[in-house]
Amino acid sequence: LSQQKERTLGIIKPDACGKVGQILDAIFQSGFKITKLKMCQLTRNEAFEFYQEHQGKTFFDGLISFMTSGPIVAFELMGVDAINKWREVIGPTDSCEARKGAPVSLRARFGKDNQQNACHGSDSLASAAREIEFFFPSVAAVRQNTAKLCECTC
Ligand code: DGI
Repeated sequence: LSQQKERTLGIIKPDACGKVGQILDAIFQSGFKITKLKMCQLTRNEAFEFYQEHQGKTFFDGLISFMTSGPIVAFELMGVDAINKWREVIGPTDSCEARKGAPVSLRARFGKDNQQNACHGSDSLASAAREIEFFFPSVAAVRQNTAKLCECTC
């Protein structure tokens, strides 16, 4: 039985951008294929949109400030069971907790606490699809946006 390959979206967060080499190395060692990758810095509006499901939570403002505080590296990973597997590689949300459990996880190695936690990983097929489209819009979406821009300015 051949297992289905999945795509997921990963991010190296601003606190871990000095560790890009070590993190990419860990990604390859874990058997993922990197199929897309870019470095960028999120605007507040972009971070709001990306983390829309957390709006209203106590940590939301802190999360937005942190995620816009410096460059990030976003990438699409491909592999069998990639969504769950990548979340296992990064470890629990809170880096302090991560250090108690499996100290080899990326959050245990490179994160600080439950906000500055080094990496992001999509948590479901639906969020992976949304998050990949967010960072790497399909050609159709780019054309649509360009068309909208033209409507506004012509
Ligand atoms: O999927 P995760 O990134 O592991 O966790 P999540 O989707 O529940 O939360 C998104 C991010 O929000 C998480 O990586 C760090 C931040 N966060 C989550 N829970 C807390 C938090 N930040 C603070 N300060 N306190 C929290 O309880």
